[in-house]
Amino acid sequence: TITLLYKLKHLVADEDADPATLPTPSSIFNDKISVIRHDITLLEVDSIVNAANESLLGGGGVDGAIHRAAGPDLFDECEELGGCATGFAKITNGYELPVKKVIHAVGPVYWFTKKDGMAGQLLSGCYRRSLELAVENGLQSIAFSALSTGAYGYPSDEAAQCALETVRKFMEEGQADSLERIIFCNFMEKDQLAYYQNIPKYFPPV
Ligand code: AR6
Repeated sequence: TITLLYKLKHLVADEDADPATLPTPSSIFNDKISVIRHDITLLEVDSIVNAANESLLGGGGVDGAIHRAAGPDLFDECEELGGCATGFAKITNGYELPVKKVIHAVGPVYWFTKKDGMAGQLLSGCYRRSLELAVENGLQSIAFSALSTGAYGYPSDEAAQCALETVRKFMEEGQADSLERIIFCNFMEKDQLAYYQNIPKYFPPV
């Protein structure tokens, strides 16, 4: 069962607070959720989630960083996967990364999918499918990069809300019970602030 307990030690849980005035602890947590600002390639966790593209053959941003850190064997395994549709994810080994598995999720390009109202559904699909893959593979921890918020142009605030809502639902359905820790790993300050502002809505403080 989930405890939607939100033990905020340092953070003001005020949705209307000016983010510039918020203190910036390196992580906020309940018994399962962490929000951190870090280079995801350095995390020693069971799995990390890459912001990939449909080819799964690498690119810039976090995808490039993950491929560089994992080494060429990751590319070879990705080549065999035959790509991945937007809104879905596929899993590989971690190779030289300090993780067991890399989950490659393909987020939506915001400006292509926004008009027809598909952006949220596709981004949510990435988070859900990644969580499912972690559970199916017996992984106990998963760290998400801020999917689609870089080159793919998804606004940080909307993306954080979509991610938090999807993870909360997954937990409420009892599907996340085998996961010990779910980490939102941000790189840019704008994404970290978006999480700080939105997490109280989805994991309310008590
Ligand atoms: N650790 C954690 N997060 C990072 C790191 C890192 N080392 N580097 C960047 N980020 P992006 P997208 C954050 O552009 O928007 C690629 O070329 C970054 O600040 O990497 O989903 C792919 O091949 C941002 O918040 O991915 C695709 O073609 C987040 O990672 C395309 O970009 C995602 O930004 C995907 O675009």
